[in-house]
Amino acid sequence: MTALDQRLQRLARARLYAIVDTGYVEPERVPHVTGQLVLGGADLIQLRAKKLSLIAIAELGKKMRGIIPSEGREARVLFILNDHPELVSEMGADGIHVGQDDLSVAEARARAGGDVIVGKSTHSLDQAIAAEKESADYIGVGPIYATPTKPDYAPVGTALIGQVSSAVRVPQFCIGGIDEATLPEVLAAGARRVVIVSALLQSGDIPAYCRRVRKALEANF
Ligand code: TZP
Ligand code: MG
Repeated sequence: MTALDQRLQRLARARLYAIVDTGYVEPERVPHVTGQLVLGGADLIQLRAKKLSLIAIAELGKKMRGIIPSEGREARVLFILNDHPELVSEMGADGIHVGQDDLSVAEARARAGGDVIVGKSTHSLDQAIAAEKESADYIGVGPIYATPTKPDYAPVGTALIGQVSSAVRVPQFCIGGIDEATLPEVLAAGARRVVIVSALLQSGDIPAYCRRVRKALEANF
């Protein structure tokens, strides 16, 4: 099995996707928070650092990679970088995430070294279908609810969840304003996988929060 096949196999089983966003977590706290997310059972962990230099992102990414096991039976969590495919191999990340205004999936994959996961943000049914055609390995769908983490985007609402899951086969992660309060509605709308950013990062007990969300997701699968 190739490295990419192994990554895709882990992706297929993934339910909970956490993002370490440096808008919420100071760089010095990133290693601790990453360890807490691994402990809680997040399946994917993304580094999203919109305001850091490339050098700082690469440094932080290498620290995260040291905490997220990458080999052997411990290699359960996929480590994804937002936005900078050229840093992926240096950091040893498992994948890259791009938005609608970023590089194409093929270009991001090529720049990241080829055998990596490529995820793409989508905000409508048409974009979700197009991302699958473009060979994205997974898609984000949202923001489901309005969220301060991505303030300039209009919420797409829960109705899109069912429409996208009927139309695409690629794993679909619902994102935006998801927390323990909104999760039941998101699950009732058909979500099987979610991304949680601020609610997780701001919770007093990250591992416990992860475990409760995982339990709800698994009960729904
Ligand atoms: N893309 C769509 S919504 C979003 C991104 C990166 C932010 C989600 O953050 P939160 O804090 O979980 O609402
Ligand atoms: Mg981007």
